[in-house]
Amino acid sequence: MVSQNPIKIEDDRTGLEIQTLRRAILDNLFYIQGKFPEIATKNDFYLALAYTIRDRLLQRWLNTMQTEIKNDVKKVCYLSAEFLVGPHLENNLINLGIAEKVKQAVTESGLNIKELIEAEEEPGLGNGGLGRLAACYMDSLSSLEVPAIGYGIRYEFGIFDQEIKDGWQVEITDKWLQYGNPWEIARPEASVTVNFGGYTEPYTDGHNQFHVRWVPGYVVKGIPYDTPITGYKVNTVNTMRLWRSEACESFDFQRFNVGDYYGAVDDKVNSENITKVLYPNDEQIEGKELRLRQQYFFVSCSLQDMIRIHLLNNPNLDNFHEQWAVQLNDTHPAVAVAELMRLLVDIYEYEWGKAWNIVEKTFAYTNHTLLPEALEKWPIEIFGNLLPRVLEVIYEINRRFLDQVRIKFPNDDGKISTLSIIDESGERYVRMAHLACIGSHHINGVAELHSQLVKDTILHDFYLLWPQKFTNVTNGVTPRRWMVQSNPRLSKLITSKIGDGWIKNLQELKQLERYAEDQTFRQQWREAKQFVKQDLANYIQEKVGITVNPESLFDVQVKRIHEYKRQHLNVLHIITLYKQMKSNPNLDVPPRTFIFGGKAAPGYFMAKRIIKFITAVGDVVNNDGDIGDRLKVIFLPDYNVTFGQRVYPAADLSEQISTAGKEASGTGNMKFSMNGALTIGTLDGANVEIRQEVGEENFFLFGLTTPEVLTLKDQGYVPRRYYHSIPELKGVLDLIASGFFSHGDPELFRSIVDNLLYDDPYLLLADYKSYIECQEKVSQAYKDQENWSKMSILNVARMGKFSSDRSIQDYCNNIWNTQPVSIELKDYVQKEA
Ligand code: KOT
Repeated sequence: MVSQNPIKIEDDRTGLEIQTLRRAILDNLFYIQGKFPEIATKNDFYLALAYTIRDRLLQRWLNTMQTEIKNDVKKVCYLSAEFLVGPHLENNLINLGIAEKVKQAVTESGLNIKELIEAEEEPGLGNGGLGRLAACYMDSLSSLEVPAIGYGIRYEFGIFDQEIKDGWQVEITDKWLQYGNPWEIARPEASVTVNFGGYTEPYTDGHNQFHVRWVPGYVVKGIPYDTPITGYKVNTVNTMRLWRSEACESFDFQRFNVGDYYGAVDDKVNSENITKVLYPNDEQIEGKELRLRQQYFFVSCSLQDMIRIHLLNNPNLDNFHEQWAVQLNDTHPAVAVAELMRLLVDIYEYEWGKAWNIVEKTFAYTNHTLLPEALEKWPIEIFGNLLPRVLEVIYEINRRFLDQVRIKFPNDDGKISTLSIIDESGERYVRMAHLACIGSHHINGVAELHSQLVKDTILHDFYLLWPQKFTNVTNGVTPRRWMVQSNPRLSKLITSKIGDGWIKNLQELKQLERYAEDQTFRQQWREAKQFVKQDLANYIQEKVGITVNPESLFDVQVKRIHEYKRQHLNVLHIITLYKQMKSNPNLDVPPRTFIFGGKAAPGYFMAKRIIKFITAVGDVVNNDGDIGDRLKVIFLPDYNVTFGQRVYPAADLSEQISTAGKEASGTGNMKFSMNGALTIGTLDGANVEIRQEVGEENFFLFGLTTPEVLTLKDQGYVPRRYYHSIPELKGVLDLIASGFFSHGDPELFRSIVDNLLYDDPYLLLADYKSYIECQEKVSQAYKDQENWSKMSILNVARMGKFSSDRSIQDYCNNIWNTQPVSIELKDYVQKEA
């Protein structure tokens, strides 16, 4: 019996007093890890602490789930094949507002909070920008109290760990689950099944209605694993629900019954393979059948889950689109358009037109790239064999769509072939972007420039058809992880001047502008930067054994390795500087430390060679006695979220040097700038808007613009002309070609040099001169530390626009039409004295 007036005692699972926290950690160590402190490992203590924190968010989490299910509120479903969330522990401490208390409890228990936080293995369930964006959006959805579920795949092995051996990238399997994951809760009771293969057949039901039945070749079970996503200082804790595949018992039994033991085990292995591993390609599709299986698997699981939840409180699916706003994170989940149609028509027996009306009002699609090699298309053969019924549904969507096209553009077969979902120009393919466009009420790019290019180029004909569908939502990043968590010193300094309102409303950083003129503040600003630079210098010493000068200019480029991102242009600058220093030992430039980080797709030859190029140039430069610490080149292995948190705060200069028109947005550019780095960049992606916001005098701009790139290519770009007309450039390329950076072997980097001289698809040689000149301006500017600090402060003060809270607000207002819901805390567990 619960008494009328229960005397509250501190519950071990919810209490926040120091004594209670200490007891709870020991309890979890004993009862969950089965260890005494004397024999516990660091990981045991980490897990004990993580469970202690999880206990403290469960009430909010369950209340959020209950509210979202019971109340008549529209929910956002973010469908994404990747969620690169990063470590949870510290982020949860910050969002729950208990970081200080927990630190004290941990310290008083004789433990080191920093070490425990660092013991967490990050879930690498994404490749780069696209997956990390999904994670920032989940943080903002919760912080803005928007009801939301992030649906994705629980890969057993995430993005590979990168080691550097002899200067080359080596890939190591990411066994992120091996020591346990305290943040997830499996919900096997909410499992669903997904069909694959087989064939379809027509049938007539008892009411003489015509239907189609999918007789699958095999059926796979999807089991959801839930991870809480806390909001910053609100009660909302949304759910990230990731699916794991497993064999269906019924299928095992069939095989066992006929004595086919190995066949049954085979089925099991095949089913479990679906969610085994993340495809490690960023913006490069491989076209493997297993990838399509992954996509359909998680999409079908997620839609069935939404329908199940919907039917808990609604008599039917007529109002599905009023309750669910489903966002397609690129085309990876685009098969959802056809799958929801299939579920509505085949399973829930909706008439086609009525079903299509629901579907069209449910989905919206975000495009993240214009690169042709990243546009997903599936050979009809593969698609039809794997998903025969889904392909039929796509054909029917396409047939009806093309009828509409014929009305809008009569007698224009050109339009039919450019707009059709099916590419029939050679081998036949399903174009996933077309399916996404047709099934969505809104289509957005991720920065102003990119959204314009989407309309002008790859989706131009769709734009002519439906201009009102197209819009822009400029990307953003969460200031909780990327400022408060990763740069506590700078954050505290900012808060000491303008209060802490900026953490929730980043536009408040504007109030910092006036401190740019305050000399004492500038000094404090530099000290905050210097502290993290020293910290990074120590880390570099420890990781790669190279001593760097913490006073030098930290020039950083961290991101996936890709030719269009032009890490090798950065290297051309390094070699230029090196040559200048060698020929003029008194060259008056500030010392620089170049820091690189990033993974290459395992099958991407040029990207892997660029890593070797960076490390080889580093070997020469770093060991040249004439150069000393005036120039260092560091490649830090295994760039990931955790390392990003270390490196963004320590940067002086942020390299955002992609060929104009190629980087859809970029989000690292925002993280650097928020932490006081100045940007050297092209007019590409969100750089354009960053420069607009921070002011052109606080941004180092170089390079061709997008229209200039297009014109140059149209006119027939001849890179050798630049080689012959710029002596400095010729000197650099000749030096590489001579084998100077490869122990005399001219072959090692021939592919890079030849690519630049004879093809240069990303126009490095065309932008070289402008880049070098701009870098000279950077060096000059860095000499005036007072002015540099002013620019740095103004950069941070003007970054308000790039909070993911603003992006999510844009999505809510312009695309999803969703409202926030505040979560009331109700006790589930009440204790009597
Ligand atoms: C495409 C195919 C497979 C895996 C990843 C992609 C991908 C990644 N497409 N775009 N991106 C990046 O998305 C980020 C978030 O919007 C952008 O900031 C970045 O410019 C894209 O390259």
